[in-house]
Amino acid sequence: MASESDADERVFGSSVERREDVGLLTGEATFTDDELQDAAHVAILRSQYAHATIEGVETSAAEERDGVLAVYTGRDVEDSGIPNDIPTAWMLPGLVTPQYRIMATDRVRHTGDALAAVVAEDRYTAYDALEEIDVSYDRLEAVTRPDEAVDADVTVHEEAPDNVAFDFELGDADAVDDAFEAADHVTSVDLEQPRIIPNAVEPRAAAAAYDTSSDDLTIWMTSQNPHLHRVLLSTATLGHPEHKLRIVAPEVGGGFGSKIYHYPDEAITAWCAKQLGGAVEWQATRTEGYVTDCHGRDHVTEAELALDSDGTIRGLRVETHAGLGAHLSQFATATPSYLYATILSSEYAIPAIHCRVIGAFTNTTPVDAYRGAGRAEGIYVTERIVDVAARELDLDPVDVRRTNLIPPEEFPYETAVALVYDSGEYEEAMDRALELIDYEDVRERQAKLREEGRYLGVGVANFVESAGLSPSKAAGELGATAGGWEAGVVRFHPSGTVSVACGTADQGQGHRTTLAQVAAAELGVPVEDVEVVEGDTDEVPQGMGTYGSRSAPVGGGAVAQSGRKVVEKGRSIAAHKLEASEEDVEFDDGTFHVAGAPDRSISIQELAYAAYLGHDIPDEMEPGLEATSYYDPENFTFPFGTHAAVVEVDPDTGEVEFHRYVAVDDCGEQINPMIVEGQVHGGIAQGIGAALFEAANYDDNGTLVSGSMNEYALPRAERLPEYETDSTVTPSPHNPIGVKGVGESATIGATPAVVNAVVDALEPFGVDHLDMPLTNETVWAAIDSGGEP
Ligand code: MCN
Repeated sequence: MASESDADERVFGSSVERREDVGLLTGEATFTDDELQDAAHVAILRSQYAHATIEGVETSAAEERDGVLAVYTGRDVEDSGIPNDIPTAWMLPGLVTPQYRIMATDRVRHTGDALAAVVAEDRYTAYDALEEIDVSYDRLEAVTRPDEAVDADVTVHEEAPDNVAFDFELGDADAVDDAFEAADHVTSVDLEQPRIIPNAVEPRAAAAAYDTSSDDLTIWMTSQNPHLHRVLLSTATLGHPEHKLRIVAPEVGGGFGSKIYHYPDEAITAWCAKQLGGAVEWQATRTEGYVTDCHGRDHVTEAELALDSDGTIRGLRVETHAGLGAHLSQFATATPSYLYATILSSEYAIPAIHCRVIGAFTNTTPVDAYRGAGRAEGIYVTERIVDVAARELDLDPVDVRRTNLIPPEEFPYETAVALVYDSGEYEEAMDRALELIDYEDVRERQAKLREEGRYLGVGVANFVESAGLSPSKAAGELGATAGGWEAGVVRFHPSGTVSVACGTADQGQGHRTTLAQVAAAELGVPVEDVEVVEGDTDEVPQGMGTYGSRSAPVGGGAVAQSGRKVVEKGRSIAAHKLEASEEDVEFDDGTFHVAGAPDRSISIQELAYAAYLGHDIPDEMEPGLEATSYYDPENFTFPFGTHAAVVEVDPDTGEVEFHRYVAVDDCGEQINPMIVEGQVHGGIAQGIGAALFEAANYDDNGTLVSGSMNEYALPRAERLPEYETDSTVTPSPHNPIGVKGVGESATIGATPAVVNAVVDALEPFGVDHLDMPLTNETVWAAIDSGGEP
């Protein structure tokens, strides 16, 4: 921050109330579906089968229905001559990239594939007309599991006969072989991380208006990154000039990753608006969302850990089949490769790691980043296998963790899988969590209760997260076609209030509050005088959006950097007006003054007025007081922490009941501790959801059997514990405001902590691993087959 005044301390680091909430809680906030109320409605026909060739699509009956304005098929889209591709955004070596059309023409590859679109005067007519479209299918066998796909007779794309989209390796395989040979003990675990459906409160939606006279196309949509959507829609999909395309993300009701991606449906909506020369809108139903919103996870993994008998880890070997679904989504290739393999070291000094990931096409909904993306999957593998190894070596799992923690003096620490962790105080956070959960005491209680036939379990998980993917050059060398920077604009108005624009895009995280805090602290102005704009390609110059817990470290960094540029220009103007040299002008609490002469001062608001008048500013200086920055960090930020859970398992029903849940997170300096805590709460809920309840299951035909909230179990409040949260503060050494991301941390920590706790409770039954979700049925079956304790 520019100064360390009391005003800064009040603004940055305090729990300023979320300015977003009045609109959200009163229903006044505007969502995509509130836009273009009089527009025609688009409904999209989805494939009935997971895999089939299309013999024909007969639309005449639908076209004749009253109120139907048009019916379009994949052929119509193809014939319109647009580029018609949904590209992936991360090119791994040897990656197979089949064309992904916005509507299928000859073949469908999963039940969410779009086949036709009806545009009608109202939504009901549009959906009724869908039923009158007659599709002739020739069904094909389907494959749904990534490990089976690579040996299956089914081929999802001709370009990848064995269904392998990529075969990725990271780390030194020879060093790992040597480590395994030298070690006293090797632990092996096969584990699966099932598919998760993101379940944002607001389903995806789009509204599009096309002005035939100007060629202006405006799309309102539920987007986590409007600028990325604009460039992809413009170049790869619609062929519409980028400067004639405006993307607006109004209020967005949650995303958890699923609204990063460029889907066919928003493109279909925009294409329909252009065809009809008017305004149309589309809103996914929940069921539609279940088969089209990118799912998360879908890993099948074999992991091996080599250790000495005192618990010192020598090496880790991981081979994963990662499901990609039927088409490559934008980060589908980066998530199970770089974001996953690079985090396998967790908080530990593991000298040798090797990871191979086979990315496989299947006849399922595309898979991409979901909260924790890649890091959650990687940390789960390491934190789970450490527990299994500890039990095999008859060591306490906490002791094994402690033995291997990277000590503070080792930073910056280069892992065996290509990351350079910049900072960390791992033991402090772990000890705080153990103290809060009374670890020793719980172990004693556990022993006593077991004698009474009660099964308590305690699980601990450490984690590191790579948050705020960067720098752009390194990402580019590894195959990214997007940057790691963020754009932030800080603009004074002549009257002294401030507008901030940032390329991040909120879906509930509270950016309008926290980015205002960042700017207010830099400029020394009241936070109420700062307005923040996001989510509109006309209002924000450029942006990379919100994902990977980047908005605070990268977006906040861009806003802080622009704030500092404004202050520096202000210093020059102040020096001119106060007749002092720039070196003698100090800035403190929103006021420039001459060093040693506090009376010779001018407030930054007065100075803004002077800057816009332009009468009394230095020669050669342009009027105005604003700055734009493209902040490109030198590295990720590395949040970390320890989560711990105490659970009790009912041996008669398999039900898992929480006794305690403790989370100690370190996201560096906290802009707004209340918002940080909210992020941790939401993250824990989703982490527990994955551990205990959630899984998207397919039958052998490729039909999603958990296709609605009746079959897909979300964590409900009554099944979740009270969270006890605490934090340590280890600022990122390179971030301008010392912050690290927090949006995903708790999801990453919670899942292994809870699974470790449940498996710990089941030790008397001889259970050493269980695959998620640990439903009552799964736990009960494990107890039943494990025999008497
Ligand atoms: N923050 C802070 N101090 C810090 C770090 C963060 O005050 N040291 C604040 C930030 O200013 C921001 C919030 O915490 O208001 C989250 O910041 P950050 O960690 O930068 O994450 P992003 O804003 O980039 O959000 C993305 C992240 C991800 S990847 C998923 S998925 C996710 C999440 O955030 N999806 C969410 N949190 C979510 N919260 C809601 N309500 N809805 C979602 O869809």
